[in-house]
Amino acid sequence: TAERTRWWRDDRFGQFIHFGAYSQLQGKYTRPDGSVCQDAEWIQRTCQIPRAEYEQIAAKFNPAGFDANAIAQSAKDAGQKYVVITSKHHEGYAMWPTKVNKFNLRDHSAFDKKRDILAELKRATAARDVKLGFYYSIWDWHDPDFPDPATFPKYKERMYAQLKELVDNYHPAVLWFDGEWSTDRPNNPWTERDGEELEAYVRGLDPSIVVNNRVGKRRVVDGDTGTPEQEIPDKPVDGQLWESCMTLNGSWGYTDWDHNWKSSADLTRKLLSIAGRSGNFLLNVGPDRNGRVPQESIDRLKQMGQWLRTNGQS
Ligand code: FUL
Repeated sequence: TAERTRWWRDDRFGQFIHFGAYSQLQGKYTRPDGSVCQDAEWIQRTCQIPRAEYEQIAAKFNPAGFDANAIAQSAKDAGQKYVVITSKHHEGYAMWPTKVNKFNLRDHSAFDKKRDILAELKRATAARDVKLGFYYSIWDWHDPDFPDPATFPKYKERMYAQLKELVDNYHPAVLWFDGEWSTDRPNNPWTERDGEELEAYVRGLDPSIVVNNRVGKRRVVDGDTGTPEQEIPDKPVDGQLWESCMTLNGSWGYTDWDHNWKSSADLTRKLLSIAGRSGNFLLNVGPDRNGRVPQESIDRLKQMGQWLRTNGQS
């Protein structure tokens, strides 16, 4: 762990990106009766959007404005040394041209068939000496084999195959797992054993990848890093590296209604307080349905970077 996490412990500050088919709704779903239901990356669940309708929404997804260079540059300017983007969130939609299924940005979208946003982001970050990692949700709302104990092994095979694609094709520096806490598997939860197996599998693919503790049961021995969410822990767990992930407003995915932006002064204080206690800060942006990062986010990242440079921290 010490060797593997050396860069990660030095870097301290990263950019999280929540981007998926849910971004197409921009936080709002109009029900057949005309009433409006709101949420971000959880909108399918919260608003109980029928599967077929959600698939139709995903089929219209066309993030033509996704600009990997602009995103990588915004990270660079903010003093962020790594970027972690959602390769697949709970909705099950893959943001790269996976061969494992068709529910992905290449085969199930209105997006340019020649483009691959993960490849674009890989090139753009590498060119700026910024590292790239992937969020990957174990929980999958789309794969029918996920909730059923009898078929779960089939799902697991597909998940393993997708992870191999991600590692072989994009060589991520981080795999940021999530959804191990799935409520779709109340009697057959993701076990310690499942986590240990998955972690060993990733180590076998590439032992240099930094893995978070949501690969398993969030024990100190699971993965390399702890994952406090939307909080700065009072007392970090002894002997565990940690990374606070946080939103710039109140939402991970893009919404057009959440204007509850944190100030750049507040965000800079949070970064300093985290770094001062040897933690990392993974600060999130959510591109809109076009693939564009909101100006409010860009401004805040820029101001943080300016402060860090002025005060000799970057
Ligand atoms: C949680 C997820 O349910 C949220 O949607 C978000 O991705 C956050 C970082 O992790 O477990």
